[in-house]
Amino acid sequence: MQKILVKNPEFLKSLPSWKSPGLPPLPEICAAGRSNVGKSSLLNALVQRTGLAKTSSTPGRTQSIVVFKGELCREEVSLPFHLIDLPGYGYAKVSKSIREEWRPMMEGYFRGNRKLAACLALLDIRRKPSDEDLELMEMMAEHDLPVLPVVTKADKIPKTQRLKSLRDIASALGVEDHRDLWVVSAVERTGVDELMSELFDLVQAKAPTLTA
Ligand SMILES: Nc1nc2c(ncn2[C@@H]2O[C@H](COP(=O)(O)OP(=O)(O)O)[C@@H](O)[C@H]2O)c(=O)[nH]1
Ligand SMILES: [Mg+2]
Repeated sequence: MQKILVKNPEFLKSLPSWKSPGLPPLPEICAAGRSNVGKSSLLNALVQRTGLAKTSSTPGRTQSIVVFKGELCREEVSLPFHLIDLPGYGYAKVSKSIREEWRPMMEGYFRGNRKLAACLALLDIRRKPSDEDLELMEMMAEHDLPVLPVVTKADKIPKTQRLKSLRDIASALGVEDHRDLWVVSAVERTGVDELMSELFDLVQAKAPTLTA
């Protein structure tokens, strides 16, 4: 597998909604999922920069859409793109009003978005997918988006038990073959290079459709 790197990763902006993002027409990769599932950690692992996206052990406060930019590079090919850290859900201590903002925010981001090269739908390897997880994936499917189910924190479960967890998650999602799930650990970098390779291909395919 050819090595893929993200060069010049940089924070661009944090948006309260997607009404007028004011971004150039670059392919986007977004990460969505419950609070604490590992969205920011995975984005940091992808760009190999700890601390670019803020990770937290007290989740649920930020309800903004955070935009980063970078260049996906393989050999001499360099593809500029945007990385989007979407607001999480499912954190019990969040106020009702914040909770009610989540869906319209996500809809606002997904609706008519032609720039999305890949939607990473993150799921914790230790948890049965929740109703909200399923709702998120349904929403992505309704908007005809390129969804990649990504199972996070693989290192939290001994290797011998992973297969069972993956089968359970696949079955809850209605994914026939558990091998269609992307399995990662941001801590051990398991699966990150494989995911990068897929993201590179998706961004490369999307880029020419956006130059208008
Ligand atoms: N062991 C382990 N912990 C992780 C992994 N990814 C994230 N975490 C931890 O899970 C917590 C939440 O991660 P974060 O990326 O902030 O989740 P987010 O709320 O979805 O953005 C943090 O304490 C991370 O250090 C992983 O792959 N393995
Ligand atoms: Mg986060």
